[in-house]
Amino acid sequence: MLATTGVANAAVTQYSNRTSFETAASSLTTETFNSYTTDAAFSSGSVDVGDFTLSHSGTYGGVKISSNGSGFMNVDGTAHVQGLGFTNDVITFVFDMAINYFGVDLFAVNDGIEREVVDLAGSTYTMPVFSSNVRSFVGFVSDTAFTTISFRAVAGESAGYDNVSYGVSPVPLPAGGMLLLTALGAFGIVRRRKTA
Ligand SMILES: [Ca+2]
Ligand SMILES: [Ca+2]
Repeated sequence: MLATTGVANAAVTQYSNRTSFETAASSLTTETFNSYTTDAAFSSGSVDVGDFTLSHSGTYGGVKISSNGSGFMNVDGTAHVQGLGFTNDVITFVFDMAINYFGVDLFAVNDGIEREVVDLAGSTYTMPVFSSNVRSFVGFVSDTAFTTISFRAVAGESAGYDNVSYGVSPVPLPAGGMLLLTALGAFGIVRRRKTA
C-alpha cells in the first residue's frame, strides 16, 4: 500500500557507524567538500554546495566550508564544514531532491557534554557524548523521503562535518504501475503481430 502518513510518522533508523549505514543504504552520493580551494562562509546566509544548500542561523560568526584541511575542526585532513555555534544556533542541509539516506562524518561533536542534536522530520535525535574531541558518525535511513535535516546546538559547540553521504531508496512499483506495464506489454505484442 502507498504510505499516506505524514513525515512525522516516518520510520527512521539512526546509525552511529558508517559501515552499518552504508550496508543499509544504497546508491549513495558523497560530498567531500574537497573541491573547495577557498573558504565559503555562511554564518549569516547560505552556500549552494550542489545537490544541497547549507545555511546557518544564530550568532556564531565562524561557520563556513573551510578549505584548510589542517584547520580548525577538520575531520580527515581535508576541506570540511566548520560549525556549529552558540546555544540555539542551527546548521541546516536542504536537498534539491527528497532523500531517504543521510550520513555525515563528524569531529568533536558532544565533547564532554551534550552540545548538539539533530532535527529530522519533526523528531529530535541525540548523539553520544564523548570524553574528548574524537571522530564520529551519524546517519539516518528513513522510509519517508525528506529534504531537510538540521544540526542544532543545545550548548556551545565547535565541531566539524565532512563526507556527507545521501541517496534515494529504490521505490517499489505500485500496483497501478504494474497494471500499466502489463497493458503496455499487451499493446506491444499486438503491434508485433500486426507488423509480422
Ligand atoms: Ca573533506
Ligand atoms: Ca565540540
